[in-house]
Amino acid sequence: MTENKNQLEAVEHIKSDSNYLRGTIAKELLNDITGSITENDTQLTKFHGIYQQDDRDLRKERTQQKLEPLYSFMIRARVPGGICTPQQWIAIDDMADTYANGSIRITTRQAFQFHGVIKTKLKSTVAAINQHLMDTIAACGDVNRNVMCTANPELSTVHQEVYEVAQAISDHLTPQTSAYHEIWLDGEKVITEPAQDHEPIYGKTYLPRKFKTAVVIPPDNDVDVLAHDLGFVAVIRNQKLLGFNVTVGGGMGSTHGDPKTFPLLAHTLGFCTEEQVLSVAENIVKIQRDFGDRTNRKHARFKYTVDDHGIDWIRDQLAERMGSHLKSAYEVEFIHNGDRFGWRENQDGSWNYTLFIANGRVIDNDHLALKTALREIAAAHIGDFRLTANQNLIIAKVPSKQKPVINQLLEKHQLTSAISATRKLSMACVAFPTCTLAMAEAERYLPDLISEIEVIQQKHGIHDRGIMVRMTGCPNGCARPFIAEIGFVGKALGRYNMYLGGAINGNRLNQLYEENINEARILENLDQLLGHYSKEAEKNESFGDFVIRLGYVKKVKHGSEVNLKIIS
Ligand code: SRM
Ligand code: SF4
Repeated sequence: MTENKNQLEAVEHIKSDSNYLRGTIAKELLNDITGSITENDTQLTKFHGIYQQDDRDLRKERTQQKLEPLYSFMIRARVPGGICTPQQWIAIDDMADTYANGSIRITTRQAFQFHGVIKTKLKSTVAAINQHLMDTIAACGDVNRNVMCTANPELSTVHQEVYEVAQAISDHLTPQTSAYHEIWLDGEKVITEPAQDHEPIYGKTYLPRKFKTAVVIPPDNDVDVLAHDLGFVAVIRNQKLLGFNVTVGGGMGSTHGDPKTFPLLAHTLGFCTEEQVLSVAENIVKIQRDFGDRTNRKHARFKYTVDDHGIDWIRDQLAERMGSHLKSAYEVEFIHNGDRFGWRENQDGSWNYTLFIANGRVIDNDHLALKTALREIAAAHIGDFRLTANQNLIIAKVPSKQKPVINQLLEKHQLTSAISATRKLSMACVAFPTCTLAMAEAERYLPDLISEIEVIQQKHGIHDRGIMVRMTGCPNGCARPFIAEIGFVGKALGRYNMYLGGAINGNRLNQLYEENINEARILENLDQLLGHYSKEAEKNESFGDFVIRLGYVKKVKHGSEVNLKIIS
């Protein structure tokens, strides 16, 4: 990627020449000589929710056999706020078998992903998703992505109200191009009116980079709102929604060895009423559209626009566009960024069961028929499902009468078995074999590492303490590892950077503790650290707070410090 001042990134030209995201995608889909599409179109299909990938386990072998890589595509379906119906779940389950590799993946942004979709099935997969009133447009690309919302519906009335705000933001910021319907749905109108080909919010070059929005209901911070470009924090008093604190400028991605890239937590901008939300969202997006760095994709996220110009400048920019400054933010408190597992009652008397799903992967294997179980539950369930930002699933709004039926299905499929507190808080990104950017394993390795950590916790008598461990296969941060109490970030196959010191409510970045270490060294470190924690922790002191108090890492004040400390 170029860093030449004033020279636009190549992707900027691809966007502006694409005729509102058409490029040559339609033509490429008909080209049966290769399982891939052109380089330019791979950039454009992202805006349609589609990534070209190849099976990295087979790359070497295929090269030796002089074959092209085994291309397939990942398709991401947007699910604003993570809410879907049982009928949609069954449809997703069917699609995973019919079009993809048989697995469903719940992402860290409350969306569904299919892996292994071959080129000839792309169109029918996207059409099937739309038939079931979901879509894939803007699931990826330089636009606002799937809008997240706190998944836990315990405060039923307020949650519904806040969820509708998330849905409205999602609709408002969805690209207007008719290319999506034209390419994938043959111009058919399925969800929305056929749109005109202009982009009133984005313009024809869209945003300089991806853009992410979350809506959160304190005291839960399950969506990690401060890791987002834009956040709306519900301010609730006496069970009434007063409006939202607005946060801007968070993000996780960085590049190993490049100190100009770093994760950042968002700043609080002010408070807006429910009526102002769409205007705030639109104008923040427009500020990033106009001032984001289009000459360097590594510096193009909104977090750098905010960091470079300062929060007061953003406040003034927003005021100029909205006609007045936002009011001061209210006090809010976040308690935890995990999920609340098991059965819990809602205010309206219905029930939710939050189910741990290892790294969001829904599949049947030798130990657990998870996919089959969830299909059976979906067939019996008359509430809804909520995908959580921690890759778990809530079987939500179960009427009291129906609870025994769902419980019996959970028990039949051994989904109520005990799971350690640390495992329940763990999260890993996809990484190998599908992710083109992976440097190390994540999803396929973390469950085994957690088993080792469980043994260490047992040895030190702290098996009941949940410690948040997150792992990613590279520093892009897809499982938000830089706010975990213990973060592992892939450096090379079998080697990770180890970070310590995140807070359990998502309010603090962690810091590099040791670089480029293998499993033996990871376990040695953990044995020592957890041993010390078991002896010296104060009552109810979290592991993240402990390692900072004892000086293992520093309390990070700015994201540029996350990678500073390295012990040799
Ligand atoms: Fe991500 C790129 C997977 C959430 C930061 N992410 C990718 C790609 C598409 C790789 C690529 O560009 O070729 C990965 C596809 C892997 C695969 O095979 O499926 C990928 N990201 C994921 C998911 C599926 C991880 C998961 O295990 O759930 C998450 C999908 C979310 C969704 O439904 O939209 C996912 N990605 C995130 C998050 C977490 C979040 O948003 O809360 C982050 C960190 C927050 C942020 O954006 O700052 C994240 N992904 C990235 C980045 C780094 C962006 C940056 O600012 O530098 C990349 C690489 C890029 O954009 O160049 C990336
Ligand atoms: Fe791929 Fe890196 Fe994201 Fe993991 S963190 S899914 S390895 S881009």
